[in-house]
Amino acid sequence: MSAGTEGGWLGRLKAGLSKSSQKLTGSITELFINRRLDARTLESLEDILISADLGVKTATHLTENLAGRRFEEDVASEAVRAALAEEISEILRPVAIPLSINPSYAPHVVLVCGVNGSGKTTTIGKLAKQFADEGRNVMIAAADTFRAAAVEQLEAWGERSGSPVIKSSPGGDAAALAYTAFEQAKTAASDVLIIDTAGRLQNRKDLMSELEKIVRVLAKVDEAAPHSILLVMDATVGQNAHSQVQVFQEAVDVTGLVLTKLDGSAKGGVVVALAQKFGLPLHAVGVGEGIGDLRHFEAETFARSLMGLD
Ligand SMILES: Nc1nc2c(ncn2[C@@H]2O[C@H](COP(=O)(O)OP(=O)(O)OP(=O)(O)O)[C@@H](O)[C@H]2O)c(=O)[nH]1
Ligand SMILES: [Mg+2]
Repeated sequence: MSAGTEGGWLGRLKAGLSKSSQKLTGSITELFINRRLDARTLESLEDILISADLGVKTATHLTENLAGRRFEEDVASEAVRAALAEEISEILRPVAIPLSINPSYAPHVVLVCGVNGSGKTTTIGKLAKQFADEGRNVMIAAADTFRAAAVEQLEAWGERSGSPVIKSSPGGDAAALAYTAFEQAKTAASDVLIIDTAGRLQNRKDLMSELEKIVRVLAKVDEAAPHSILLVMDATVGQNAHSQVQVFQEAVDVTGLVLTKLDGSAKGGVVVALAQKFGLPLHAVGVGEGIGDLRHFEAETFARSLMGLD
């Protein structure tokens, strides 16, 4: 996945994460003024990590590992942050897996779900462009049949990547539209079919069962479909992300995550907590509203940015 200059996207990620990292760096620096890495300091460090959305389990894991390391007598904040960045990279590396398209599926069906406003439609636009740039035939299905504006928004993205958008009349059945689009994508010999769905909050049982129905209907055409189920989450929601993963996973077999709005989240630490708790592949991160602002997730870059290191 590429677009924009390296400095552009990295700059945006760093600037976005600066809200998270400034708080962390400030607190850690303050903690280590004339202090050693003793039990009391470690406990305070654990609290700092928890308040930065890394979660209790991850914070404990990180401080325990830190306790096992050797440091100079008076530990400088930077040395501790560098050590933490290494530990965090260890947690993130296994989940930094790009979304790979299997050409034998013809089409590889990617179902995209998430709560309202998490960035689903925008992410689909960005993904369609990336796949099209790789020379793949992409079709998009507008299975968000709730809002008329949703279809227009998707059509605008479709135009930018040259991908046809399959739609139904407003208020139509989402699962029926997904089925039709799958048949059409097969006939058109598309490589990828990306299905947009309406935003649904975790507590809406009716909407969750609609999502389950979409999956069932697709499986009627090809029992392996949908081949990927992406949960798109807004990184600014912090701890709420945990229940989003849980509830969507209960409803459908989520195969991977996309975290959006990392260009402006003060809660970037939640990425680490999610990685440790669920171990789901983190396929990509959104760092802006533009078509090129979706990137592979890079564990080490992210960990060092979070800890305010270059
Ligand atoms: N800054 C920033 N904004 C983003 C990013 N991704 C999406 N957005 C913005 O978030 C808002 C919502 O994005 P949509 O793609 O419409 O979200 P959605 O999940 O499709 O929303 P619903 O269909 O209403 O549930 C838009 O203003 C997007 O431009 C990102 O990575 N960074
Ligand atoms: Mg949408």
